[in-house]
Amino acid sequence: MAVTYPSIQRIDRSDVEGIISAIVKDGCCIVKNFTDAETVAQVNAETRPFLDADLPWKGDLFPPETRRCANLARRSKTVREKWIVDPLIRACNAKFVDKTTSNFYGETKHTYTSEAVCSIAVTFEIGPGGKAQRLHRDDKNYHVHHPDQTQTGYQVGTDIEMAFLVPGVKTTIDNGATLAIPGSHLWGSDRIPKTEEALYAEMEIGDCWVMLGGTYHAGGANVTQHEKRSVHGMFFIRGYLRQEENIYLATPPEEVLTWSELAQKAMGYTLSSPNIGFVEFFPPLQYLRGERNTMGDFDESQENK
Ligand SMILES: O=C(O)CCC(=O)C(=O)O
Ligand SMILES: [Fe+2]
Repeated sequence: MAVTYPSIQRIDRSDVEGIISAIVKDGCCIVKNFTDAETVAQVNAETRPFLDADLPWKGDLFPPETRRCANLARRSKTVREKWIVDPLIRACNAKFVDKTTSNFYGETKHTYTSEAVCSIAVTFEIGPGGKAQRLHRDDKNYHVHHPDQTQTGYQVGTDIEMAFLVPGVKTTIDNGATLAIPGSHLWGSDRIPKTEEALYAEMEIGDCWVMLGGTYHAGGANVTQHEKRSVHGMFFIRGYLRQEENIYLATPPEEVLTWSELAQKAMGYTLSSPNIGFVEFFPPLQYLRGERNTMGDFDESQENK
């Protein structure tokens, strides 16, 4: 019997069916010709001032050598108007993240589809000397339980999140290319990811890394002297993973700061462990108080002790 080794598939953006099959099989792939060099250069220019102004991270989520451009949809018109709404991203989300259910409203059957929304858009830049992140599933933030599907094959609907990472530079093993374990989206929640199982998703300008929320991956180590490795990330989740009433747009911050701590917490002005609900990487109340001098982990239980 032939032995097959895991690899990362590279598929042209015109082959939507091929991309979807690769994601079903491996939980990830690299899309070729997702975008062009001119558009990437534009996004790099739009994000540069924010990356340069960002603070070193203290804690375990990112190495201190990283910088972020948070709120990327606001800060890059190109990301917002070209990539977040890209028909290929929509097609992937429609397949893996959108949720359709039927139920009775009285005696009439209704079918509703909740469309994926962008949960976070952010540029990650790893500077020289930055260590690799630990392998993780991004959907840990949403407390997703993964059944072991290694024998049955992947059942669409297991994941509630998908990520799209567009490199701002050519990414290499040395400058911190994203690490990933193809096939790990099939693993049960109790299986330990091993570094030896991870491959490097090295990308050219114009490529896009696509993965499910349950695929183990990590930002790589940057062992170069001078190269900065940026990727522009767009992460989508089920559209209903939010509160029913959106009071945040209708309640002035000064008013919220007068509320009791218990009320602030009950109304969602604190974080959901480990990492949900921050504002430009600050806890919401710290952000509302205008405290922007330090950045660090939100939940100390995630630190590598
Ligand atoms: O920087 C990367 O390549 C990936 C970053 C990442 O996985 C994360 O921060 O969750
Ligand atoms: Fe991640």
